[in-house]
Amino acid sequence: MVIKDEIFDLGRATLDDVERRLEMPRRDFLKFCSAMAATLGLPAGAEAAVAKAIEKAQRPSVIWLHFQECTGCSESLLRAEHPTLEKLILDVISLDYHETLMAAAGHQAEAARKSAMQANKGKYVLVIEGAIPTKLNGIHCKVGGHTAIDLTKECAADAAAVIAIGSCASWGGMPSTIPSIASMSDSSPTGSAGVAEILGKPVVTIPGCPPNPYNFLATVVHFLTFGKLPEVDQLGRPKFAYSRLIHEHCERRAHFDAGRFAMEFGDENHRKGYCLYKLGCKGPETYANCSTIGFGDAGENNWPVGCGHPCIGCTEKGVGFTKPIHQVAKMLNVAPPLQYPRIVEEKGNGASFISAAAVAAIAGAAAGAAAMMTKNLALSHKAEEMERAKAASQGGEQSGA
Ligand code: FSX
Ligand code: SF4
Ligand code: F3S
Repeated sequence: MVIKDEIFDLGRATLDDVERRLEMPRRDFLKFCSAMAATLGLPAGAEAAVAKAIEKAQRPSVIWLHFQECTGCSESLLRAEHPTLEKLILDVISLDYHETLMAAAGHQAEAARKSAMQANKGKYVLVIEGAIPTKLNGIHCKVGGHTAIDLTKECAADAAAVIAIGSCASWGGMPSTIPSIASMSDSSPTGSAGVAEILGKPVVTIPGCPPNPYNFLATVVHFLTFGKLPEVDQLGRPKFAYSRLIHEHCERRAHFDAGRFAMEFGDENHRKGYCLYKLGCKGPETYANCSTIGFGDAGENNWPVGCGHPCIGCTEKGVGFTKPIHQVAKMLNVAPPLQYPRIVEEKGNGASFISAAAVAAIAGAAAGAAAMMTKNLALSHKAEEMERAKAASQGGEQSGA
């Protein structure tokens, strides 16, 4: 889909302006652009195109609806640091309607939605967070007297693009869970469905519970830079983020290959950071980039497996919220990766996502693989330095004794 220039509010300019507007040093702004280019898996030099698109502040109007969910998708965006959501709202997108963030309520909120849709007819991006209940004509979720089904159809009719954010909006997620086998039910109590099912046509999905905010930001940045949405897989997931199995780029992969597994939560092997496969980790059948880009810029190990919890497959239809958490995963690919991730014994010594991503962008290699490789090269380098320092200090102590 090609988006025409006139849908954007064009005409704002230069890096100096951006620096002032974002209150962000230009170095950080360019790092953000490199990180976005790397997340998108773009070749060397593409960060300049990304920077140019953001500089121009081509702000598409965004209407963001909430249905059956926990607001974790918005929460995870609020935790993105490059830039923070307020900067994103003001400078990358024009967030004209978002029920949890807008000041308006009741009739005022309804009026805001109507006027944003009217003013940007055929040009706005519709983002939907949360599943849509279908049983009893959708009466389980209403906003302003309208069912989620009706709102989805009404708002999608004049949208330039529709993005389903989170696993709930992608295909039902947590609300679509069937309570228990004993109930003999074949669907959730409210018949929760994803956006594509309601509209009867494919939409871009950014699954994850919550989804990684960089994947949403990178999708919007792609839209700004190239005037179209990124290439997607058969489930509507952008290929730049969801084309590799987590298991292929997991920091515990070397333990898996060596047959070293945690057998119980809290056992010695779990404390040593061994592979979580036998605790039900769904990394071998889940496509996502969690292991390569992490969450929330909170330092290293900031993703489920990094924190010691098996992946539940939240980005994978038919795995997360469907398979029992402790059931062992189906192996989709047993071939070892080309670059083995280093086993990280020392915590908190890795390169930051931004520096890893920037190097990956410069190398122009595939985003996930390159980010993981650079991250692990940095970890190896740091660990080697620490080992050398430790050996030197031990040597010093011994010779001094
Ligand atoms: Fe929650 Fe969003 Fe999960 Fe769903 O993220 S984090 S329940 S995917 O719709 O708010
Ligand atoms: Fe990592 Fe899970 Fe694969 Fe083990 S099974 S290597 S913890 S993704
Ligand atoms: Fe979800 Fe697994 Fe990533 S649980 S956040 S897909 S590691």
